[in-house]
Amino acid sequence: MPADSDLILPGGEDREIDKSLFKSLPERSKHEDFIRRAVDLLVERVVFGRTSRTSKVVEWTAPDDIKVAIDLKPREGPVSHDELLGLMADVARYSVNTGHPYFVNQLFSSVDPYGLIGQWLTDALNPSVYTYEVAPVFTLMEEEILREMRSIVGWPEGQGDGIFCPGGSIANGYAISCARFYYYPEIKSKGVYAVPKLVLFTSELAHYSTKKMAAFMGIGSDNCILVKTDIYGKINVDDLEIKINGAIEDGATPFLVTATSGTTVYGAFDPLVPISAVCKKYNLWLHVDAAWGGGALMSKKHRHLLSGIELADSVTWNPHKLLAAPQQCSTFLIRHKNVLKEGHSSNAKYLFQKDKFYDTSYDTGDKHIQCGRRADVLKFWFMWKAKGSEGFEKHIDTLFNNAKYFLEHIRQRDGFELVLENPECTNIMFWYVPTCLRGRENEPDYKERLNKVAPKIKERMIKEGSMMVTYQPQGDLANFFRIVFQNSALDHKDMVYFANEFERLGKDIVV
Ligand code: ABU
Repeated sequence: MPADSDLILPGGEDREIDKSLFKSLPERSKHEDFIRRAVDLLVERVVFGRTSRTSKVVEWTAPDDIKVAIDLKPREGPVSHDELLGLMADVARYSVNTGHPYFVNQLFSSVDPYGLIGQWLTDALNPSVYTYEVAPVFTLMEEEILREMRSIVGWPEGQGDGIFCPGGSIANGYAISCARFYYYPEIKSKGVYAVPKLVLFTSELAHYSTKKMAAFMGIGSDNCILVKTDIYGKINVDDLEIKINGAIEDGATPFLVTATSGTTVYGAFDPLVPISAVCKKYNLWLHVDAAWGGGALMSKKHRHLLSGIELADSVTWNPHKLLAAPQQCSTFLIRHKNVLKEGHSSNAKYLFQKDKFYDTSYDTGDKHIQCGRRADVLKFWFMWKAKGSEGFEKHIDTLFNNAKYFLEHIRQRDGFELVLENPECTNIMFWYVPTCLRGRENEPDYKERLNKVAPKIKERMIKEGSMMVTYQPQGDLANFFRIVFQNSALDHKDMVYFANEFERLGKDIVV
């Protein structure tokens, strides 16, 4: 089979390279043919060619072979349009098909057709959302979508404020920054020297970003105190209160609790109502990291999982996760109207001039820590228009239905052992036990041997490209698989396919 770059692409022939092509302006006479062929390649080879169930999820290639297969080095001179099209094809060929229905490895997947077009429109318009004059539509669109999301969270009339962030980790960092500023506004000008020794709390199964952001923001990772979880992966509220009191006795000042709605591995939902009561008692900010589970708010059937989220001071919610918006689309929502702006603005006069001819309250960029910023809202807005809230609800209900079907299916099958009997979200955790280990659970080296199974199955699945499912150890547990359902195009037949694949790839493994 020829390399993709060797294929003659339809519609064009190579010609001598025009040295004026360095100019950053599309000219019909020079670029139309190239752009149309490139879009055709994207549509045919990438969008449709790579999302069919009969194609591979990944064409595994070792790093040294990719270095040979794709000419990665920038050169002194330009290459031709035909060569550029070949490079595009190569990049696609050796990339993972995250839009493939059998890419169930991460908390994102799919190529949503409307999200994709929204993304392409964003890139064609190339805005930077800091001022109304540069991004009028996106400024208004952001405020509208964020207000709607706050209203879905349950804050009356969508009160408060919000931003689109570069990822959920940064959104969780905004929570720390806003909470700290809310209690200690002097932090902004005087820094950490002006405030007491602050501590924050999150569960031992929460996303690592809270600890990481505590370090990044000068609070210190040791001052992000991890609270025990129960057998379902939910925060232990008694332990939270014990740890808060312990910190106070040690002379520290608690200011924030980050609860999680949909933990990264288990998909567990922390009990928000009792956590909120503890926060009220000790005057602490309650942030809910609903990056993963937030999408369930769109479903009447499943939004109870986040019951009490309306009691939060702030929320992280990533539409690029459960709602399948393209990467990346993360939001930080806050109930307090002015904290984002007052806590982060710096009033740069070259950009946020107050004497402009229009209402400069629409220049919303100064509440962000970023300056230049992509319009991540457009793809999500476009999806929302295309599907309606009812479409998102059906999407969520389909994911939960598939997850339940898969759970019940593997519960009945030999070789599958569940890590959690009743997971709450659409991630299902299990061990696949090969024949050689069955019935040996009581042998002393069982765990050590079981630990080797998932990496071996993963190696086989990646090399064959038949699906992608991640694995991890957790606490004392040997490596187990976490399959994630986030693509509503999957159906029950696909659930059986996954189970069959684990059996095919894993049954005869010897460890
Ligand atoms: N927020 C990162 C999630 C990583 C994962 O897919 O497990």
